[in-house]
Amino acid sequence: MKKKRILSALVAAAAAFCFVLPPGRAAVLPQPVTASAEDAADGLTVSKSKVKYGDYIDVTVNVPAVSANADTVEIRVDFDPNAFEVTSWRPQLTNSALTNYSNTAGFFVIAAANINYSLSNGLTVTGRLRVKNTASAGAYVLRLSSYDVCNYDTGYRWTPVVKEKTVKVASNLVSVSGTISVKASDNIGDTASVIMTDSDDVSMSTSVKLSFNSSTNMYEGTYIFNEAEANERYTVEITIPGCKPRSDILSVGSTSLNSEMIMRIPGDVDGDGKVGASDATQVLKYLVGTRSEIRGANGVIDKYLLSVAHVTNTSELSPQDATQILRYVARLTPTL
Ligand SMILES: [Ca+2]
Repeated sequence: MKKKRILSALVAAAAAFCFVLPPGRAAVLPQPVTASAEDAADGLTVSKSKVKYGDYIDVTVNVPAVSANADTVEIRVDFDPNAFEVTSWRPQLTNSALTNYSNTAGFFVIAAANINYSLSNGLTVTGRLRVKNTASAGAYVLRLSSYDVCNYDTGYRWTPVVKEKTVKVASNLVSVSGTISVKASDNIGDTASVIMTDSDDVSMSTSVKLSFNSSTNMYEGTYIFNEAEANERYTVEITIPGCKPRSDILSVGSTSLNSEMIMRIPGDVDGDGKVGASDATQVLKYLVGTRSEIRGANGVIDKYLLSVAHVTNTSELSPQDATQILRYVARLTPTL
């Protein structure tokens, strides 16, 4: 055990001497970064997944709380110095720990040996990075390249869940917002979950508390993503417990976009908040090709309402869906 401890101390000391800042920089550490909600995760988190030039992003490494003591800590995050620079940082470990960062090599690091540090409150290291004005637009990977948090005596060793995060640098960011509404109905949740995914499969998500509007008799809420990329196609997926999930493709141009997202319970094609015979009528109208809630006067089909009407497992809408709705109304089947 003793040999390993000495070895780990030597490794940490050697590492510390390898990352030397330019003359005059070493003694000047930037101001602290305030803690954020990102600290709750296990491994690497970023405060924003999309940024534009001049933006700031907090990159946090979080070792979750555990009943263990660490005798060795070596945490290092690598970033592309062509795109980012450290402007401030907050290493939680300060006693006998060696900390450093480099905006030319592109990293920040903390190293300590034989510290017997209690992890009962976890451990976080946060670097605030600024997106350089000279950065090229594109996707950049931030990487947890060292994550040696362990105790040689007890065998504790941290295994981070997330070791990499991709951050996209865009030349122009816009906001994408939407109003979610659903007719008051029993057995639906009061919170909507919204996930927005771009063409590179980078997602952002939020949850929206719905509140009852007595004048419209609807539950309503609004979501907004302020870090959407201009001239990008997004898939927006909304789920509310008890409602048919909806998924829409949004083509975002050069300005902010706002959408109205009406949610419905399965089978409620006409949107009165309950499933009735009139909904079966809507299905049959659609199937014979006449104007209906699903197919508007201009012939455009509302794909979400089509999915609301489709209550069976058949490959496409059929008279069976109308029958199934009527069976539900007649209480011959308990659910849709
Ligand atoms: Ca209805």
